[in-house]
Amino acid sequence: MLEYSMLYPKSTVTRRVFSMDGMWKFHIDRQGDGEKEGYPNKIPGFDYIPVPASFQDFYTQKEIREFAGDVWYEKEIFVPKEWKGKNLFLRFGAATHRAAVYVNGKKIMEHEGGFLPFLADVTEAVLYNAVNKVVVKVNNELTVTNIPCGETITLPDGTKMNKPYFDFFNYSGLQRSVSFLAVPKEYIFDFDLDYELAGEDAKIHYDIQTTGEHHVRLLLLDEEGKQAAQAEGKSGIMEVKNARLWQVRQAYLYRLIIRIYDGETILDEYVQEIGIRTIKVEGTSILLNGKPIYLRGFGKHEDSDIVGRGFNIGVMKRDFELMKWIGANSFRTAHYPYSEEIYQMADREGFLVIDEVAAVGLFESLMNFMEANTGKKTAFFEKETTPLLLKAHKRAIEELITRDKNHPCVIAWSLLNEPDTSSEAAVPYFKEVFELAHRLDKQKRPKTFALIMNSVPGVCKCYQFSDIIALNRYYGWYVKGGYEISEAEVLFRKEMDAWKALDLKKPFLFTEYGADTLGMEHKLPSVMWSQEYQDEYLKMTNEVFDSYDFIKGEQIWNFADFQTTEGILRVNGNKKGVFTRQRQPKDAAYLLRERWKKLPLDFKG
Ligand code: GCB
Repeated sequence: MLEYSMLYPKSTVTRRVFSMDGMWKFHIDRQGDGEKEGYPNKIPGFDYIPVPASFQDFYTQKEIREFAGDVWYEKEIFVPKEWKGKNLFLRFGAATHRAAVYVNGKKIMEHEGGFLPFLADVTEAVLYNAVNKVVVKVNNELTVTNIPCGETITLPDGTKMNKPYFDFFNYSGLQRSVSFLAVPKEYIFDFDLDYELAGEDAKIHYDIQTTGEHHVRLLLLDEEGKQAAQAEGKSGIMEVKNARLWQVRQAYLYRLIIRIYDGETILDEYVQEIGIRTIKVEGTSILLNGKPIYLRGFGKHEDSDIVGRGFNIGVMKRDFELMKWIGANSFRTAHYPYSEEIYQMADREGFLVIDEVAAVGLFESLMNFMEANTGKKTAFFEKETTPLLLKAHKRAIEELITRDKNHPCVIAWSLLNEPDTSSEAAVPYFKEVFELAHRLDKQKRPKTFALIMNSVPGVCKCYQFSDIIALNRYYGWYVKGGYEISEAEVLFRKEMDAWKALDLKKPFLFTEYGADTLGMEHKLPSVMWSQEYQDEYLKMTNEVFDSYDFIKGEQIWNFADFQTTEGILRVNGNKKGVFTRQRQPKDAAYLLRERWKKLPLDFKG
């Protein structure tokens, strides 16, 4: 169990949330000696930047954009005296990739992992009815002992530089909201829900964890605010008559109110919208509420102009509107857990989410998506440091599942993206990771990982761990692109025939396929990178998808163009977007729309 509660911050009759978003004082620690220089008490200078945001794209200097090391943030907060006697927490939606938190000069905690929330307990450190100083040191260096994996090199002139083993820009900083919470001494710490459907009715199996022994009561309200069910005690079953189910693109959300009582006094209250639905895999089918579904949608990124990977509420809204327009019903949170607000929106809009932990770059190569194909061996899981990586990975899985388990939109966990599965050493690693996820999830959702191009029958030692076989495939792009596309199709079918021959009795899903395309480029006849070629590529790929019954979904790479490290394969970023980075359609968007609007939800049963 985690040492702090992951519940999303909400004001209720007993809780108070104060947003700390806005301008923070900011300083880049070029010497890396901030502690020695007294930064925990006061950071130098008067530069201010917005939170939430990545710090990289505001500035005009390349040395800031590429900076690897420590950056410092500072903000003051007034703590009212009425909050005495409460637990006071600072909550960071994320700090990429590691952080140390100081209050009034005193170190409160450290956290590693750049895409999940953490809480600093500042109850003892604050001064009441006074201004308090919050200082945060954020470090963005990449290592092979934390996820996502990469390395930090030193250039001949002494400058440090991040070398990601993954294909997205190493945006960092305080990229999500920061809040200050006042929570009662005895409080609701966590809860787990699971659903069972029985004819018209539903049973909600629940477990509530609190920090004390007082009595717990639950109340379930429907969308009109009418009582739909109630229950008493910390665990049990709530019966919902004539339950309205959470369905794909037709979400129904109940409001669950959890309260701790001392007699008739409410000690704590937490409120969350929940959706009643079941999810499971049976044979080659993915079943939502017992009925087969076919996924259509995207691998995405949190990525936009200016704020980088910072949570951008406007971009989120636009993305959902575009996904609805194009007829998508799902996405994968490639390659890290997204901001919590995105899952809340997916809950409300009825989108299916494959929730991915930031285990990307577990393949030692700066361009692994290219080199996987060359037969290069990396033996990633045989490093001396692998146990440390495993520890960080498991911690991130625990944080992810604890954070996201009660979202109806989350239908599967993706535990790794494109790891090196070619050596036996990967097997015990996978075993631990998959067993942990299984144990932590009361709903026992399907678990998967995205297989890199060389993870094929005969080579991949780990696909058996997956409930859904998720393939990242680029036949017609990295493999035999352009005029060789007919050969790409032959090779693609050959691989799919090999999977078919294994008769795994599991659903397959394409978690990636795509072709880089410049939003302004037209060419008749087509060449690679033109809009015409992206369409040709998609037509070929779609035909292959439709030839195999066990393929139960397609999530194209990528929803939108996104920023990467610079290099000869990337033109100011990855251009595989169906939409541009500014969220306007490429030609392929119309082709996909045409297809997806017609595909029934239960396509291929
Ligand atoms: C992949 C990776 C993804 C890359 C993509 C590409 O296999 O999972 O992170 O961006 O290929 O475009 O090469």
